[in-house]
Amino acid sequence: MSDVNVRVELDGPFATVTVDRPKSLNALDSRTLEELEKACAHLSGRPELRGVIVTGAGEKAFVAGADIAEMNGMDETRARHFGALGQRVMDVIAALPVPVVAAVNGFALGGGCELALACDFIYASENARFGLPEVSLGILPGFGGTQRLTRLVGRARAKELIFTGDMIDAARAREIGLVLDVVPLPKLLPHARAALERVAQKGPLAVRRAKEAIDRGADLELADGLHLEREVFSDLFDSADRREGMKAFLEKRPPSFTGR
Ligand code: CO8
Repeated sequence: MSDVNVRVELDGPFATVTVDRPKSLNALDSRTLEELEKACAHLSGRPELRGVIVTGAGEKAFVAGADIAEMNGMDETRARHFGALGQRVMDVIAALPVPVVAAVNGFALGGGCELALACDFIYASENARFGLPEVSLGILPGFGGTQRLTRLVGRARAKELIFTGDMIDAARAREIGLVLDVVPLPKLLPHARAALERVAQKGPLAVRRAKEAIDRGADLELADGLHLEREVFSDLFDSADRREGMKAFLEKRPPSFTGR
């Protein structure tokens, strides 16, 4: 049995982060959250990184939630720390400077659904199931779910999922805009990888700054978001990647980007 709960595999410019705690359906206990945080710190220090896939080990679960056995023993103070840790980890994932794809290979419940929501986009296998069942336990989503789900699918759908605690299948998750694509399980990681490969052919700095403009802009008034876009756009004009991208187009050859 492995003594780590989070595995990071590097393959050229891509990394796959796998939550691997099968005895608890990959549930997030404090230790797993801390390992995820360390994995992200390690990855964000790699300038050559172009994309990350987050997935769960095995064929049954992506992540079945925060660890209920650990939470059961918590008083309010410990719960507050645990919630802060979970939110911090989701924030660190969301802030990775490259595209992060959740490859949801089974149950993505509670904190598991919130982990997927911290990623830039979500692909799911046909057997995936999503839900925020926290109200069944007398709590509410505490790793960002009330905020990120609402921003993604709208207030009413988020309320429906969070108030009922209903579990939905992958097809329904796609219908409501939570999931982008649903594929058979064996095709899930290749599908996620193919998307990252398409992105990796583009200007890395442009992709990074587009992520920043979208994510920061989503929380601003339109006029402020447009101002942010103008700033980022002008910054990029001064980059080696912008010069190379336009020169390559005019010379009718593929660009050779350096990320600067
Ligand atoms: N935590 C701990 N252990 C879990 C969890 C979990 N979230 N999910 C599953 N397990 C364990 C089970 O206890 C079981 O262990 P054992 O074999 O020792 O009995 C093992 O995994 C296998 O699970 P099941 O036997 O239950 O498998 P089934 O196929 O029968 O059911 C389900 C699969 C439907 C996924 C079921 O396991 C289930 O409902 N799990 C719980 C799902 C859930 O409620 N998730 C939300 C948790 S709350 C949360 O995420 C809050 C986040 C924010 C916290 C903020 C705190 C401040």
